[in-house]
This record gives sequence, structure tokens and C-alpha cells, in this order.
Amino acid sequence: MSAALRAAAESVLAANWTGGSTVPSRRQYPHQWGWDAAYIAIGWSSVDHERAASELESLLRGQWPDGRVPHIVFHPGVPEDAYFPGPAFWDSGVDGVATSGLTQPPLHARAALEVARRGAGEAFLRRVFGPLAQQHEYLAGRRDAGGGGLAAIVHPWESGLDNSPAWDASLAAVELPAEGIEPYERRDRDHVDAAERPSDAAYDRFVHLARAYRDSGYADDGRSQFLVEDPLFNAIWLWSTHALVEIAEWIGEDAAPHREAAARIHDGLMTRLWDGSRFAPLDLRTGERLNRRTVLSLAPLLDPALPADVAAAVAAELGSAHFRSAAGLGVSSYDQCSPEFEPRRYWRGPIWANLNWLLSRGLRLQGFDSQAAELERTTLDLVAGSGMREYYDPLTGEGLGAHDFSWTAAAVIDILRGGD
Ligand code: 9WN
Repeated sequence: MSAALRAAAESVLAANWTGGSTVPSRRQYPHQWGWDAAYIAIGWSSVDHERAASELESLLRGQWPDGRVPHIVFHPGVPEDAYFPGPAFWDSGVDGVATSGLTQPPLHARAALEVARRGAGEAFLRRVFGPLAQQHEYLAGRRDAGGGGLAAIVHPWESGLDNSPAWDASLAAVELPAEGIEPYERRDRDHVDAAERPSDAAYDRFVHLARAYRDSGYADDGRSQFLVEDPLFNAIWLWSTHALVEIAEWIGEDAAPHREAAARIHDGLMTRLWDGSRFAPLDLRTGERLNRRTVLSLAPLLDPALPADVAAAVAAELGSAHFRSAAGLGVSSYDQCSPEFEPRRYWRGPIWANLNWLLSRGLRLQGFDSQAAELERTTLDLVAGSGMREYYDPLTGEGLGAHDFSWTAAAVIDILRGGD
């Protein structure tokens, strides 16, 4: 089964390769996405390390002078209306590369380290170290709206888990103009069933927040109507910061600032987002914890300095009926015991292979090897049974969303590689 699965995963990546980078999915997401590129580079790294390096370097060509790595780098040949919001909406970019103005979880330094280890080596690390360090400086310098060492996100799209119930309360508080918002045309339901996608009410707020941020000149002035410290974004940032320490040591750069940054992010996670039993996002506008039980809370397993009792509590939560279905198919994105659990709707219940992969890496980091191995095995079974889909129904295992999805293929390749 493994050889066939690996071949199928490689052919998904190859089919989605566009010559310098890889689209998440040909029809639904026809450009390069920020955190997808990191997963995809890790997938490519054990197939073709030159493509893996190119994936990350292509994304970094869209990096802004302020250091932010955009959540979309647009492909010039793709029509404006192939994806909404397209390049004209964002009206931004750098050196002729059109980009969005938001960012996404900064998994890139971690990906770069893995790509280097699988063959791209020191020369590659020397090229990307500076830009990656600037990406981290942007987050520390411009996004620490709460002043406690964590990066705040200014839009649910920045979380990567756009439609998570975690954001409902904060989104409901977003005030739309009395005259209504300027009309726009959704494209996300052209290729995927509307019942699996966000509601129109949520989308209006996504569009309004993105326009407001654009109209402020993408000023990180703390005035966004959505301003949240998210445990998943920050845990990934921390994991990548530890990777920057290793990269700096490898290429003979000063690792001390990155070690200090890791200590700051760890402290921020523990003092601001851990309440003694669970990690939860913090809404900086209201000061309230966003207490819905979502997969976001499990990501701090990626913190190598997590106290043992905290790690054990998070791992127990991950293995509980809130996240693991009786069918044992993986970790759901939302609490299966909640009356609002929706097994088929985007980020409000389904299982995602990239998150299973991320959490299995976290479990291994904390020494929960057998729990990690079991999660990896169920992920492979799920994909073998239902194909390389964007997400899966946790109750039935049915594949949902886009087909031939790149990060699902990448997760499969990396799980089959074994090791960490
Ligand atoms: C908005 C590409 C991206 C992922 C996100 C996922 C989805 C976009 C959308 O697709 O978001 O960025 O149009 O829904 O939520 O995590 O990076 O795969």
C-alpha cells in the first residue's frame, strides 16, 4: 500500500507543479499560498530537493520590504476572476510580483530546515536565512499588538483555519457599514459544494476586514476590527523560531536573537493563552478568551519547552472524544461533542491531513510516539480510502472539498518517509 500511496502523492504534487512552485489545487486555489508552500516544500524535499527549494524561494519573491510573507503570491497568467479576492482587490505586491497583503502561519523556517537536510544544504540556507529572519522580525515588531511577545492576526484568513468556530464571536462583533458592503462575487463555491463552505454572513465580514486593512495601507496600527492571538499561529511561529536557531548554527550566523525570541514566544503562550487546562485564542479587542474547543488549542505541542504536565493535558485532549471519532479517523477541526459540530463544513468539523501531520510532529516532540504513530497510520488509511482530498468527514471518512490537494499529498509523503 505504501508504494502505491507514495506514487499517487508524488503525482498529485507533479500535477500541481507550475514550473517554479505548486498550487494547492488546480481549480479551487490556482495561485501559490503561504503556509501551503511550507507543507508542500516538505513534501517535495524527499522527492526533488530542487523543487522543494524553489517552492520556498518562489514564495519569498513575494516578500514585502517590511518583512511580511504574503498569504498569496499570484500567478501572472491566471485570470483575475479565477479566484476571489484576486490581485486587483489586494492592489499590492513587490517588484512586479502581485500578492495579497495578509500573512499566514509562519511554517517556512521549519520547512527550510527540512529542505536543507534532505539535500538542498547550506547554500540554500544562506540564501533564505536573511528573508526568514526578516519574516520573524516583522511578526515580532509589527504584530505584537498585545505587547506580550505573541503575534496577533488581523483576519481569519491569516489563521489558516478561516471558518473555525473559534472566530465566530470576534467576527460577529465586526461592524459592517450601515449602507451594506460593496458587492463582490464569491468564487469559492464554483468547484466545491456550498454546504461545505463558509456562510455569506462570514464571507461579508472576511471581505470587509480585508478591504479595511487594504484601505489603511496595510498599517499594523492595532486598529483592525479583528485582532486575535491564536495558539496555532504562535506555536508554528515558535517551532519555526527553533528552526531558525538551528539554521543560524548550521551556517555560522548568530543564533542568540532567535533563542531569545523562542523564549519570549514560549512565555507569551504560557502566560497569555494557557488557562491551566487548555490553550485558547485571546481576542485583543475585548480581552476575552475564545473558548470554543477547536484544534487550534492542540498546536502548542510543537513547543519543545512545554512543561510535561501541560503536554500531557494537551495530548489527552487530542485523544479524547472531543477530537477523535469512534471511527478513529484523525483529529477533527472542531469539538465533536458540540451541538454545533458540522462534520462536512470547512474548518467546523472536518479532519485535515496537514493538521494531523503537524500534530503528529508535536506528539513526537513531546515523546508521545505511539500516539503519533497511530495518528499517522489513520491519516494514511484515510487518504488510501478516500483520495488526496482537501478535508474529510470525521464520522464517515468521506473525502470532501477540492480533489488532488497538494498539502494532503505532502503530508502523506512525509509520513511515509518516517522519522521526524
Ligand atoms: C483563503 C489554500 C488555502 C489554505 C487555507 C484554507 C483556504 C483560502 C480560501 O485555502 O483558504 O486563504 O479561499 O478559503 O483555509 O488554510 O491556505 O489551500
